[in-house]
Amino acid sequence: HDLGVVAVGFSGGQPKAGVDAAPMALIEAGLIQQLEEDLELNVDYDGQVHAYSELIPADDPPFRNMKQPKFVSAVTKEVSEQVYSHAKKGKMVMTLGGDHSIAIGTISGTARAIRERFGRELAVIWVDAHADINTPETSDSGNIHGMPVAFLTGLATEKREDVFGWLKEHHMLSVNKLVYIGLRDIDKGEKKILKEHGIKAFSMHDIDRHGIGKVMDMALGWIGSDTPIHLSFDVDALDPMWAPSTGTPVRGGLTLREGDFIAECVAATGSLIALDLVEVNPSLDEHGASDTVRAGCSIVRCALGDTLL
Ligand code: DIR
Ligand code: MN
Ligand code: MN
Ligand code: MN
Repeated sequence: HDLGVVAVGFSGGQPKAGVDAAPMALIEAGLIQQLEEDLELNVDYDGQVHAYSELIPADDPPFRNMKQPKFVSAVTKEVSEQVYSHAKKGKMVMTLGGDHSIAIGTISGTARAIRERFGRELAVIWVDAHADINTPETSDSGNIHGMPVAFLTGLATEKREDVFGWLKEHHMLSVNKLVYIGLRDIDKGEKKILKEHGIKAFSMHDIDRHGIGKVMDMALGWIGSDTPIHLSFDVDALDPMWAPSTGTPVRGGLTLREGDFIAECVAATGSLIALDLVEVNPSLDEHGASDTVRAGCSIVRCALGDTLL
């Protein structure tokens, strides 16, 4: 199997420094080596953590309440091209973030490649404590990592080319191809959006009620077999007990095994075409970030086909 890897050292979608150091921390923990040696994947990685510093705009004032709109737009546009160029060659793509704003790039890149290669629509499984579906107008924070799903589904649009106006129809995802797992911290405006559009979402309440096994059956049943899947995994979906080193930890989350199980179930479909691992912030734990980095590596290995037996 061929795997393209994109390492995105980017923190501009939220205010805390350090999330840009995650790709290097994951790679130094041996992630690429594990994929090559243990999973026998043929890894295409350019050996660089991209910082995209050449894309820093001279000035970047807030626009429609978004912070650093031009920088996030320029970086995600570049990420979109990088992911697309792997995916159009038929490679599976793994992107290591970075904050979750980068999913504007990753998902738009795979959605475009899947349309061109198969004439198909993409499905997205978004594993997160948060829904990341604020529009610029519903967002309280102005942080773009809370908005990627709104831009990807066309619920938020902007004509300005330098503020996500580059996102065209072929980059987009339909709201009925989106499934959330692990939600537990949703803003008021986001709740309204989820409800109005009938978006499929499995919160921690649903996981408590049905168990993760049934929830995965329902989530994958919603998508249907035979639809290409992009898994976007925010490490803050895990409980802070397992993944403390992240910018917006929320208690009452997934266990490490539930996180791995989600990834294993997606792997078992055979339909996974892209994977994001985001929001690991190695600087946010006094003991060092080794637990969170190890949890991230484990989720990636499970998603890429490491089975227990
Ligand atoms: C919040 C927090 N909903 C926002 N979002 C986070 O800023 O829009 N996403 N932390 O990961
Ligand atoms: Mn997120
Ligand atoms: Mn989150
Ligand atoms: Mn600690």
